Amino acid sequence: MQGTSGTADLIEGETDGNTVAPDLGLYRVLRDDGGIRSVSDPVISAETKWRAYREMKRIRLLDARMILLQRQGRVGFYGACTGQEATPTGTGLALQEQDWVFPALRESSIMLLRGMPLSTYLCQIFGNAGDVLKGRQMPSHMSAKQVNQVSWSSCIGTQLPHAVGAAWAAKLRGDDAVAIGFIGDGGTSEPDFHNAMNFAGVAKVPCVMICQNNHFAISVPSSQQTASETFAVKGRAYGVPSLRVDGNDVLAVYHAVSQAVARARRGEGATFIEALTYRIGAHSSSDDPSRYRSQEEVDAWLKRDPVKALERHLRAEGSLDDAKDKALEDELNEEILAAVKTAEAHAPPPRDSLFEDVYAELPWHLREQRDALRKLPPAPGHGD
Ligand SMILES: Cc1ncc(C[n+]2csc(CCOP(=O)(O)OP(=O)(O)O)c2C)c(N)n1
Repeated sequence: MQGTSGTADLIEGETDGNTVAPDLGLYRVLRDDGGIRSVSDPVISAETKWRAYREMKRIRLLDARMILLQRQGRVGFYGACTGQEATPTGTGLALQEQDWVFPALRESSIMLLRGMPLSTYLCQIFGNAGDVLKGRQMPSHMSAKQVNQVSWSSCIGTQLPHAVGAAWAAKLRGDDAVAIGFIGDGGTSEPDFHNAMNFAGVAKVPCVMICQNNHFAISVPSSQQTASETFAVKGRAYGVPSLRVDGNDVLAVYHAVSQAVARARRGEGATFIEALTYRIGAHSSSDDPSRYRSQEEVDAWLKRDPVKALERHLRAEGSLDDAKDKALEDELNEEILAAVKTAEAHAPPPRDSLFEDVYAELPWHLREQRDALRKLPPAPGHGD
């Protein structure tokens, strides 16, 4: 079942929630023809569905634009989530303001959904003075306190124990925040995954752990990552209720995460969700996926495009037509172009910011370095 042979694997594991264990099956809401599977219909409001569509389309267009900018040399590095838009979107929609997100590689867009202005978000990629992280993180490694999204380093797997720890803290303090921790399929081979799962199970913390199984860890296919039948089944050993959802079905993700978050908030402990998806684009702007996978495989997954899946549904129920879709696309492209323009206009971070935020009082050797730097002429493009 962990093969990378295309859509056959997806269909094979499909479940109506009764006949197959949730950690071995595949929870789906959307049917391939755009209808809703009656056995799993969670009845999601028209407003939520439209929001999901808008957000997914925005990330899709934004990713395409940012890859272009990277190729033009205007940003140094970019990590897209093309093909995986449903999981961050469905998750973000299921959260409340007080909840915390500990992202892995492809969930930064949850910040946008939770109110981060797009131009401020983009400033992180440019690493300039508009970046709330002051240009100190690698591009595409966003975080912001204002939307409770925690910084992630590039170290794979570390986010999960952080999420479990934060959830444990919430439990001890008696507040009602839930922590969401993400990991990739590759990350499950890290000790951090197992530590997090064990603590989450034993301490019954208000945490939802989500593995985006996008079938690859850079060039390593998930078939070489584990011999387990699914990733979700790993939760069983830790006593953490686990399920597998179609990660390209935003309504399924939204419903599954909403249920898991509600469970956590009721004090019933952690849930582990495997979201089965596929990385359509490259691992990052530094990767060439044609070196390790076939175009046929990508084409098979393109048939299960998460944005198209919701589009089919909205069209089938009569809430979307060509004119409305075109108007949305124009509006989003305009928003993105304007935000890129605003973000790119910022100067680099002030040089003095290099010396901020570590010491309450700057030690003598750093004062000396700061003063020496101040005496140098500004570097090209720097205002100070
Ligand atoms: C501890 C550690 N080991 C290796 C790497 C190099 N590395 C960066 S991304 C990546 C693959 C991650 O795959 P996965 O967890 O499946 O997430 P995905 O990229 O597919 O979203 C690896 C091995 C790293 N950053 N950290």
